[in-house]
Amino acid sequence: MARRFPLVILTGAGISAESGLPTFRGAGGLWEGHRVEDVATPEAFARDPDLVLRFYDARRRALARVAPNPAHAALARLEAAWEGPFLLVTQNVDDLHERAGSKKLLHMHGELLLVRCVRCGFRARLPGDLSGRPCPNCRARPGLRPDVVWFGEIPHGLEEIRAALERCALFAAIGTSGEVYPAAGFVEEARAAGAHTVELNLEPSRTSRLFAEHRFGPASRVVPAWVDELLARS
Ligand code: BV8
Repeated sequence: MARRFPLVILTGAGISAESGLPTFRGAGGLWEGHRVEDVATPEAFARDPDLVLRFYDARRRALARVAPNPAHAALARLEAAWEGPFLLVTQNVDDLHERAGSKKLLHMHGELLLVRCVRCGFRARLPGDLSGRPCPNCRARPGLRPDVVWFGEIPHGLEEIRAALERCALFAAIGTSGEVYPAAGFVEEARAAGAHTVELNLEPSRTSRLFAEHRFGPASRVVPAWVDELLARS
């Protein structure tokens, strides 16, 4: 069964922390004094689009200044060497997994660099600030929003993820606090499928007790070591 058993990996903001992107819980879940749960919602965008777009413009700009870290690179290396089914599900909206070379990747909460118009449905990968910018297609303003999944919106790819969890033999959660659903429930689906479950994190997450194995430490150190072991064993 070397390198052939089905693998599902879930990543969260913690894998990008050492690249310089702040996590949600790290800043006490605050941005300019606003709780993320209060900014990353359709209601907030309807109420105060400029505030929400300022939040996302700052994060879109930050992406240009950061790079993947050894944890992202290790997961790309694991995917390239893996002969069995492999799925990397990320809650992150940054593009660091892609830039590290990951291909079998599913952004369940969307992507920061993708935008769409709430009026005409126009979608594109558009760089630059969104604040005050009319939709290139229908000129609506406000119209453009980041094409990410806000609280209360339905995550992408749930069918594909559930199918992969049902047949996986190993489920790893990396750098996620286990606070946000449905992602935080994936470990239970993997256990129900009889998979071995491992959590790689700086510290125990809210769902730590559900994992069979834990590896604590910074992702840039712990993830490459875990990948080396996986590949050496098979
Ligand atoms: C949905 C995109 C319905 C936008 C995000 C009450 C109970 C249960 C659930 C709910 C509830 N009330 C509401 C809900 C549902 C809600 C939810 O879960 N709310 C929470 C707050 C309770 N969920 C939703 O609304 C979801 N949609 O439920 O729809 C539905 C569902 C299915 C079918 C039909 C209908 C949509 C949620 C998506 C929201 N969008 N992001 C954006 O990015 O701006 S969520 C956002 O926050 C991230 O994407 C991520 O998912 C989440 C943050 O979580 P983490 O990634 O884990 O990051 P965090 O900062 O929390 O933790 C970092 C971790 O890294 C820590 O553990 C830390 O120790 C570790 N770490 C730090 N440094 C390092 C490290 N680890 C290793 N190395 C390091 N160096």
